[in-house]
Amino acid sequence: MYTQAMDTMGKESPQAPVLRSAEELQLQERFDARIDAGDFIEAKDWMPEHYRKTLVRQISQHAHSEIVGMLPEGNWVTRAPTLKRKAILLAKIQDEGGHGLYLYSAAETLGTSRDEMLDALHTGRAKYSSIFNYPTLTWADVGVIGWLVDGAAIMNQVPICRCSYAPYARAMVRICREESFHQRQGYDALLVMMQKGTDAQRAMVQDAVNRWWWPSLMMFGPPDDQSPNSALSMRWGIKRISNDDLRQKFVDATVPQAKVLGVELPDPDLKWNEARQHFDFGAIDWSEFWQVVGGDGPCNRERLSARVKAWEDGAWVREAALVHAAKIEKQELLAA
Ligand code: BYC
Repeated sequence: MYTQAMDTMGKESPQAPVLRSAEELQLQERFDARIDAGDFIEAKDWMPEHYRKTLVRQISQHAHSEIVGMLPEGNWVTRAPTLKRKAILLAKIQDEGGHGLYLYSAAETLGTSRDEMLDALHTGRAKYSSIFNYPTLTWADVGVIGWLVDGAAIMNQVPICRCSYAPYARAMVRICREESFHQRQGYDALLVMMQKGTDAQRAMVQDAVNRWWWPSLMMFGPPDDQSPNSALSMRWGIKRISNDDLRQKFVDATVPQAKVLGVELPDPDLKWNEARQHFDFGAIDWSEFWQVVGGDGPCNRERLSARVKAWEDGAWVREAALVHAAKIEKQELLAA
């Protein structure tokens, strides 16, 4: 804060920077005290610039993940095995579009426009969850996305319902309710295949679990000691539980579910540790994670080009909506 104020020395009156520093310091102290007290911060409240930027980064990445996350599943809408599964899948994908909209709206309250956020996605400057850069090769992948990917998402997102930034926290409450349905439908689809299916269907489920397990663990982000954003995000109550702790909670919750399902998790080092009261698990291949995050995963190019195409194909809709809004405004003015 002081450094910023000193940068303006000479450009403003001598008192101005000092006064602003004192004021900012006070605002900062008040903000810190509110965070310490567990208060929620609203859009119109004063906040440090870095807090604002961190939230825009995380919420917009989260929004992008929701809409890019529609693509791998969208691949299976026309090939769902029954009408019931098709209807469920369509509802889930539609929910994800809705989650994206809540989240873009929450990010917009921080003063960044939706066009700016989407431009960052389309030009490859913004990230979205690594998990959506993997292909959906069989119908079992749709079930496994529900069980593991939505399961990991819930584990990560429930604590965000208590995020210090109120518009994000409010959006997350509704999102989490829907994610819970998403996870259950995936588990249910897998359970039916495992318990009532053929050997080939069971093998298909196992193959999907083998391919999605490790990328699901990577969703929680790098290990705590390699997570540059964690310290401040935890300090500010944006993140409530660390990447590693959430990953551990996910593993602990998922192992018994795999047992009920009758699938093997593809990790020979996975075993209960009585002393820790947690499951130990094998080493994650972080080089794969960084490669995918860096844009070089199995489907990065396909996902991005699908989003850019959707944006370009939708240009006439945006144009028509603007013309219609202008027409209505003109009519209202004439009628007034
Ligand atoms: N993928 O310092 P760190 C869904 C980046 S959607 C890509 O730990 P942070 C669903 C990270 O951004 C699920 N990048 O970061 C939808 C950072 O880079 P930058 C999406 C990742 O932010 C449809 C760098 O690595 N959920 O559930 O403190 C269908 C260092 O990481 C990833 C959310 O977005 C990753 N997996 O923690 C089905 C939840 N992990 O930005 C399901 C909200 C890390 O500095 N987000 N990076 O360039 C979060 O909770 C946090 O942002 C993260 C990362 C835990 C993801």
